[in-house]
Amino acid sequence: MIKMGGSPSRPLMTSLKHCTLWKADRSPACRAVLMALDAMNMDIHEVDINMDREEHKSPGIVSMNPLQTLPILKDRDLILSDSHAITTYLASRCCTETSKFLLPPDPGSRALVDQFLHFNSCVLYPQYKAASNPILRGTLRHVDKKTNDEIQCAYADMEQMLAKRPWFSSGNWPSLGDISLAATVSTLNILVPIDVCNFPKLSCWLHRMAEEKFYCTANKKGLSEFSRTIGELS
Ligand SMILES: N[C@@H](CCC(=O)N[C@@H](CS)C(=O)NCC(=O)O)C(=O)O
Repeated sequence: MIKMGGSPSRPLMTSLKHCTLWKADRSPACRAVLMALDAMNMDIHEVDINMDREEHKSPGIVSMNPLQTLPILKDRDLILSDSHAITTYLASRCCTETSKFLLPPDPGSRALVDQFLHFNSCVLYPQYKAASNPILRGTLRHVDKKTNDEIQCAYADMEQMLAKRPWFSSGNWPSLGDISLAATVSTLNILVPIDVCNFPKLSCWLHRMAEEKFYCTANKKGLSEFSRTIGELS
């Protein structure tokens, strides 16, 4: 395990003065950004949005992001509304030894991290939404069979991806790909528990991620909040 984050009290080294992040801790996409920030010891102004009260649909948020999703990052005139774009932007801005581990500068390693980020964005995140939205909106009390089967297939895909590497990166350390995937997989694990016998490598990877300081400081609280909400609704 490499230690890239700060202590659980979030010691802060780099401050991005003009950046603001609008987020909800319950959201895996927001937690991916929070983990990336802690892994890089970066401090930015954070604004909590209550999604239950539909604050993400307020005119101020919609003017920044017509898609009405969180997270949103504003850096002067630049507005980004996708967690993958936000984390790679922050790593490029940060440009420290740690950020180069998270997002390697050499083209091949970088492309591999991008590939894992795209897998999270295009495959896993839609499945997370298909599984969670009906429960959060009160139309279902459990994950439907089709979505459950698709998530099992995604777990099998990730098990294969981990056959030749310990992390979702080109090296022996976690990357931004691991961070995004850990935010989503840890949340999916509440909805569709990962069977350790079927997916030993994926389970082991998630346990290793859970030992990283940035996971403890930036993922655990929101994950517990999500778990509590799902428990109350299902
Ligand atoms: N691809 C986007 C997805 C963002 C997203 O869908 N966020 C969810 C929260 S997890 C959201 O804001 N949903 C709004 C809603 O459910 O109304 C990202 O990675 O940032």
